[in-house]
Amino acid sequence: MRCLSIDIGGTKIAAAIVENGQVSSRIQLATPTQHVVDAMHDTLANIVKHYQNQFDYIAVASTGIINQGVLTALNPKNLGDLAEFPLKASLARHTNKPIGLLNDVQAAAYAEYQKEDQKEIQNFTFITVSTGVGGGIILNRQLLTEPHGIAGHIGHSLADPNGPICGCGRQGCVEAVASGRAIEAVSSQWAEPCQPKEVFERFRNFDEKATALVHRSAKAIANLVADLVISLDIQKVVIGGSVGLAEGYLPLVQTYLKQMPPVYQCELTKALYGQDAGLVGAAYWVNDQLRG
Ligand code: ADP
Ligand code: BMX
Ligand code: ZN
Repeated sequence: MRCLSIDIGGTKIAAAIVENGQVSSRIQLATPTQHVVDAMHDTLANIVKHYQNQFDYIAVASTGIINQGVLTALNPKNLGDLAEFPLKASLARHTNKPIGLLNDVQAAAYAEYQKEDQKEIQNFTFITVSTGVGGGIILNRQLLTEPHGIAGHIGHSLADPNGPICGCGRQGCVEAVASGRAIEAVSSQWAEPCQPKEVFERFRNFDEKATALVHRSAKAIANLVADLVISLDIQKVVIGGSVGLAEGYLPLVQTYLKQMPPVYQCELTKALYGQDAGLVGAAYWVNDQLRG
């Protein structure tokens, strides 16, 4: 079964044909930031047209809470203030093939969990540190998506009760402290402003302010991992997203985690599928749903 897989993030939209976990004909676009409703309908229409006659079903991994085919943003600021969008209905205008949808990080978790020894690892989490901070949780070998698609939104657990107000409305969420957007909120105010990518370059060149900002993010993620271990007996965490995959980031999270008592520790590695985890996971998950 050939899948047209579409991964919608706060910064970029990727699409590809995925078959047996193999990604081909991949394209990548910037996520619309203006006239977002119309732009999102147009973007999806163009993607389906681009791959017409090349797929048997569509799988979508999207940022936001995905419930009954509708995207509801927990943090609309990550999506150009797009609060709600009828993803499935928008795609269904352009194809008669089956369409399945789930949250982007739930999809990534599903892909990476296929690579694990599932006898050994029964509780597993994927954390993405990207535009936002998201999670996909596998408990007792099952990906949590029911009943409303909310499970895994761990970027909105608490990092700092006195921290910045998050785009979801709560104060001090992990996302408001650790995400790419949180890093950018600080680095854009510097005398020599820069994007997160350059923050990481400065961090690797031992710049003091950049180092403090990257450490703040990594420490919040290490605490999130510890919270997952102690709440759910998570045995392994895999990290992805452009911030999560940035050189030097994962070792820092590991260093902060190692400073905690042994009961909070777990194995922590980088996504093996890298930036394609969402695309691959959505294709697998929807295929499994269609087969029942
Ligand atoms: P999405 O959130 O759309 O899935 P990404 O995983 O690429 O997309 O995450 C986007 C965030 O990562 C943005 O905040 C961006 O500034 C930041 N970013 C992009 N490239 C890098 C990089 N090389 N190093 C660190 N941060 C990056
Ligand atoms: C936000 C939330 C999650 C998402 C996570 C990572 C929105 C729009 N998104 O916490 O659903 O999984 O960001 O998403 O509320 P990304 O866009 O950074 O990949
Ligand atoms: Zn929040």
